[in-house]
Amino acid sequence: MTLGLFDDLPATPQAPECAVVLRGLALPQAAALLQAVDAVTAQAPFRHLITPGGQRMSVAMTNSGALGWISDRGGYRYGSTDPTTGLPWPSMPAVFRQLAHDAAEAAGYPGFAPDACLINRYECGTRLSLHQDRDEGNYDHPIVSVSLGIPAIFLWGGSERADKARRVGLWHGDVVVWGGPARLRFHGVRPLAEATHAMTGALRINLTFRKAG
Ligand code: MD3
Ligand code: FE
Repeated sequence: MTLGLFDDLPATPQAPECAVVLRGLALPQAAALLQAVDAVTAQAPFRHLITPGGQRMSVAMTNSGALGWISDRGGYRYGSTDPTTGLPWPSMPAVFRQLAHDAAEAAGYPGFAPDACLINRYECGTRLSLHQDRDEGNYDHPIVSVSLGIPAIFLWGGSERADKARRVGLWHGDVVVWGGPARLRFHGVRPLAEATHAMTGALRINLTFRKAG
């Protein structure tokens, strides 16, 4: 089923339709996606990046595709090699690429060809503080996110950090396409509640597909 993210909320003039939730779209591929995550992390292990301010991120991350997102004391950026191994990031698995393309098309963005897939791993208690995604070359392309494993409460803010954030549940198999004016809104993830999922145990895995270069 396809529905606007806010179809169940009162219409607000400042919230244009720009984020599309595709509930359960990834369910048929979930096992294949998680196998592909294992193949990627065998080459490029999950790691806790350091923010430019020196904080260790509680989300563990890795990448696949021509470009990968990293953070260190020098800042946030995309690069073509994994700083942990010095090797190129693993190529983007076909099952990733196809799902991202098809989800974007379903949301009205035909021809989406991501060059980066950031893989986030959350344990219970892990959070992602409010931020904008501003390191990609061109904000005209959407971002596609895929949620796997235990559920999360996503925080959907506004164009200013101080804007009040709405809470949106994201479950195993949900895919969201963020484009247009949604692309630069602040967002984050609440600390994950304790839970287990048959396919991931006590973990949540999130894939975000981007055109970074
Ligand atoms: C809205 N990840 O990796 S996915 C991130 O669940 C990130 O791991 C979260 O925020 C996660 O940067 C949220 C949904 C998402 C991703 C990127 C966005 C929503 C977005 C970029 C712009 C607007
Ligand atoms: Fe983000």
